[in-house]
Amino acid sequence: MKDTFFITTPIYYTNWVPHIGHAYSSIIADTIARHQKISGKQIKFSTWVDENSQKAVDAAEALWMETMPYLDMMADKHKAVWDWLNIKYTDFIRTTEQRHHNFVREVLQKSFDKWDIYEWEYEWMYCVWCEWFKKDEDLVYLNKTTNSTFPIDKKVVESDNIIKVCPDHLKTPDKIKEKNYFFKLSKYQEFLEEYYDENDEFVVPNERYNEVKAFVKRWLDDFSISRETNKFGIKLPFDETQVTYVWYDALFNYLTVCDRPHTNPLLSKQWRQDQNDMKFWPADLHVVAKDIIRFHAIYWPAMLKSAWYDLPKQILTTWYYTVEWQKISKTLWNAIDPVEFCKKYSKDLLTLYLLSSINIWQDWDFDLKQAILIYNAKLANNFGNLVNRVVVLALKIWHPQGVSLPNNVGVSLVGTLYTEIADKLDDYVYIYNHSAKEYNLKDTLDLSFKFLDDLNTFTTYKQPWQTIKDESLLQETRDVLYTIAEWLRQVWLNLYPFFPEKMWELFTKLGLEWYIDKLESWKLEELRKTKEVFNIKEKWEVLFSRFEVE
Ligand code: ME8
Repeated sequence: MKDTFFITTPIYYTNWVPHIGHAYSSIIADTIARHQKISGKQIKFSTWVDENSQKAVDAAEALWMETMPYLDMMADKHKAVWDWLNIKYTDFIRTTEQRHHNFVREVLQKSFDKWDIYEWEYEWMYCVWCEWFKKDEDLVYLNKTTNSTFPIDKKVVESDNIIKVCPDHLKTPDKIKEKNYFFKLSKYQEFLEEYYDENDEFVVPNERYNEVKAFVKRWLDDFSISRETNKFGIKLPFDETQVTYVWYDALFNYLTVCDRPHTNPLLSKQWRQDQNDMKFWPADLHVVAKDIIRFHAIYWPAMLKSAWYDLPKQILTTWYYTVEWQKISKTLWNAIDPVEFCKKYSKDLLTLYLLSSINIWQDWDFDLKQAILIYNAKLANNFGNLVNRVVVLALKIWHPQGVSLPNNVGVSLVGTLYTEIADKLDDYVYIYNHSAKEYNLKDTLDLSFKFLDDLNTFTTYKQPWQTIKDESLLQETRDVLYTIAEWLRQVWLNLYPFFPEKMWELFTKLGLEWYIDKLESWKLEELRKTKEVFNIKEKWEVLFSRFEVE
């Protein structure tokens, strides 16, 4: 029985198609899942769409559509994006699915029976755009003349010109007075504080964890879990006049995919039970951005505890990408479509830029020029040129006549390994494994490119393009080329989770087609330890074409 690894992305709202911000989280999750898989874990990777929201109902109305056909259309669009980007999820969930409704109702009932959910009539401010309640301290003042914002200050008097707004949407929240049900979060304050003390890596990076802890240390308010005015959503089992809405029905998607992978009543009960994936719970990693960390790190553990479930092991929090330093927003029309972007440039360019230009604990502005420069320097030059150089020289030395190669024969690249940079390779693999275990994707990529630098230095020092001209140095040249190829092979293995399509192409071109099966069946370590004979069948096109900065 293999160890399991369960990773999730947020489920995205469907009032919009995914943009590069969403792709950022999904590519991170996909890369981590692939790395875990080739390292020997049995993977469950869930993703997809959050549908029970007023935003979706409004978006459907704006298109003169009924809600469900609109949601079907948007779910298809989301899936098409992830499929096109080759995001290898194992589970996808729509929150309108019956299995999810049934499950959320059961969980709500459990917490209600435990007195963790209670009814209350109250008046509060509510931002429809965030779909969340706001307190004064969550808002900012907007000066309508200058269109500038500044913090809430008791001395400032509100007027027609100075109004309180949500800092993210610059809109005045609605005043709402209604009967709602509340979750007794305050009851779990002590539990959460103790849990954080005992689990010092529950939220990474640490800066975000400190914010979460500081927030909990103040005073936790109970939070509303239902609306009586919304008609679209999951009805509360104990009061069907109300529907639950974010976060109860959104967060429990992570458990629905484990507890209820199949709900088709036509399948036998036994068969459905056998398909139960509860062995994957608790989740190993939730990937989220800073906007929803509070819900994941505070509300979610309390809600799980209330319903007697184990808590997820870790939450990886990213910061935000902006476009021209503005929040990516439907109203600003500044979203970048990841598929269109990849069609114009390449998926490798997008992945490399998103994952290696910044650490996840920084906000960053999406900069096309920088993306192209990084790609040209790292993939086209540092990596691609070295690979092409080895292939061209190998064909020359092993097949000097230069005539076209007979079908399926090719030249075999084989020799004795130089040991000059063997230590560097050991260090590289050791630190790479460590960074990958900590989900530090930027470091794992940087390490690979650093090792490629070392390999380029070794190549320049050995000058195989010179020694190849000297008959007496033929064996030495062969060994140098073979050494570079072998060390490159180690880099390809490490880069496979990031650039799976390109690495697959490389393996195939080098007569290592069977590598993919081996990797998919958890044999990374085995492949690292072997020594290969490469079979080059023909001269290739360049691996990574360069792009011009526009
Ligand atoms: O919040 N930069 O859905 P959502 C980085 N349905 N990441 C970004 C980003 C950006 N500019 N924009 C979006 C919701 N993301 C809820 C989640 S989960 C139980 C419910 C990514 O469509 C990031 O992962 O607003 C962020 O947390 C998520 O998309 C928000 O997606």
